[in-house]
Amino acid sequence: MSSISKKYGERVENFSNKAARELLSLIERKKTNLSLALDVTTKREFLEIADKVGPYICLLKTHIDILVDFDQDLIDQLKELRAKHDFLIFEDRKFADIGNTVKYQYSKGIYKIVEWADITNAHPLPGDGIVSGLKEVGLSLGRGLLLLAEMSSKGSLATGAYTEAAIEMARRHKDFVIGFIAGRKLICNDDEDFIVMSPGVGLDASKDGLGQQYKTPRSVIFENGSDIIIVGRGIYGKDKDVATEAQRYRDAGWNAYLERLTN
Ligand code: 5FU
Repeated sequence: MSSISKKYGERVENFSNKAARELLSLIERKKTNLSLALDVTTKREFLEIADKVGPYICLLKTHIDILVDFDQDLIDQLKELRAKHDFLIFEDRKFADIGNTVKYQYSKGIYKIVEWADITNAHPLPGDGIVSGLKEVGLSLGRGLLLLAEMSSKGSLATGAYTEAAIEMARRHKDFVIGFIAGRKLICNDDEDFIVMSPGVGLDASKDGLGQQYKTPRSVIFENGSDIIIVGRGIYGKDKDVATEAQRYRDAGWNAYLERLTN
């Protein structure tokens, strides 16, 4: 049976990677395929929203370098929220350098991403060395990597042959590459499984003023066969009640998945 008509929980056995196995089990038990893109710039807002939205998400997506008052205490509190609400953490770092450099960017510096992020991502642009470098520090800690095979923004160059090359790269590193950032399921073979996460998801807007393009949860999960919706400003935008909006996206994402299972 193709993974598109399989339940999340049934796909756990398709992966050896710890982060992938944990994520699929968590989605099944918590019944949510929603990831929150938490792009706020203060520690106070970050922790407040994470605590309110935590019950409705499988994955908290961070851009840790946009926080103006980042400190180790933020990471300690984030880990506490991770345990309290049962979600995983995805640092959307979009590594894009040679293997030796990304290895240090992943594990050293101020953020020490590998120590707290279950999942991170990389552009396939530099070639296989980027995956090998990240794998050197991440695999033994049970971390997983997503390759950016497509992007949601207008005019993205990640299309066609580039997307195909990203898929081939993932296939060469199945122990560490657990899936893709893309707008749709990229592989439909019965014997291969990758987790697809889609940003650019919104119920109320079709674009922002800076190139972002939005699709609905139903379009992404039901029509395009993606696995996880990534939602940011749709949840915490101006005048929004974050818990109410998170529930709305959680329900939309989960219903689209149930519709896919029965069709
Ligand atoms: F790889 C990508 C991509 O192709 N598009 C994106 O929008 C990542 N993103 C991220 O998803 C982006 O950096 C934001 O963190 C998030 C989308 O936020 P929004 O507020 O829902 O537009």
